[in-house]
Amino acid sequence: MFGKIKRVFSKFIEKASAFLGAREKLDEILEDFKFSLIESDVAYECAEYIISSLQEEIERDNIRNKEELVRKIRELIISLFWEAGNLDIFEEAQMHKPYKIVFLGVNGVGKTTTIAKLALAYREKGYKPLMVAADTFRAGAQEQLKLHGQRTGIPVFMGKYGADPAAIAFDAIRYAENRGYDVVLIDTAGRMHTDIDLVNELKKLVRVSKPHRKILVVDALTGNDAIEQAKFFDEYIGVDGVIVTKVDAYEQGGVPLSIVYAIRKPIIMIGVGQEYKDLKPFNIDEFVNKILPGVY
Ligand SMILES: Nc1nc2c(ncn2[C@@H]2O[C@H](COP(=O)(O)OP(=O)(O)OP(=O)(O)O)[C@@H](O)[C@H]2O)c(=O)[nH]1
Ligand SMILES: [Mg+2]
Repeated sequence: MFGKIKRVFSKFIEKASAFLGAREKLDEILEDFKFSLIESDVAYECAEYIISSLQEEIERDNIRNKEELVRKIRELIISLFWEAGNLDIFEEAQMHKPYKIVFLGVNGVGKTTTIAKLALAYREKGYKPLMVAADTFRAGAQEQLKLHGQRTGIPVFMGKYGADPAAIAFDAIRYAENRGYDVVLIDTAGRMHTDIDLVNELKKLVRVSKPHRKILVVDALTGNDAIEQAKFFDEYIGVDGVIVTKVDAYEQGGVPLSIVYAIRKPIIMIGVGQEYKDLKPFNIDEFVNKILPGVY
């Protein structure tokens, strides 16, 4: 997990700290570092930001040795995540009944699986969750959620194929209110994110169901595309937080950082496998410790 970006940072730190006094050579090292970051899925603008911030600190003579270099990089990354704020969807659920979340994302990223994982996490914390199959577009989508319902014992509100997803979400919320559900997790259709019908459908669903939060699910393995999806959904629908899936198989490492830089919204959780237990809160310190060498 995140092996590649870790190697990129380590290599840069080793090289750069040997040449802190030699500006010309250092600029060359920084330029190489920028491209290595880009190869690790760090979006171009985000890589530029990291490089220019470091250049500025070096110019101001704030980085004089390896220790200071590591500390600056660490501060830089942590502050990016902090600026995006944080979102605790478990804590928030205590304040609304039912607490409604709509899940967004293109096809195959792991929305349905993530909803099932989350529903279980809610139940473990004592909430009564309802999963809603508002994906009436793709054949098999309803059955897929139903199967998760059967495996987990968590109820699923189903719609008919071809039915209006907004109407299903609306009915599901009524149903949840009448039966005392605490949390309503609404699964939506995943299509190409640029599909204009999908955008209109999602806008309507959001207008009608008035979710407390709109959570975007992205697949880390899609790299730069995940960042484009984040920008797109944030611009057209609005995103409150992001769940990054398939991190268990993800070596590059740049996606979480780039998403936060691009849309300034928090990564709230990461998917780390196909089992129901494989969903973890995203922890900034843990992430930074994974991708950077320790402070000496
Ligand atoms: N390794 C790994 N696989 C995952 C993770 N999350 C989801 N998957 C797998 O990704 C595949 C697609 O997951 P789905 O939940 O069906 O994705 P979706 O976004 O609902 O897809 P559509 O309904 O087609 O839009 C499944 O095989 C999941 O088991 C994860 O964190 N790690
Ligand atoms: Mg699905």
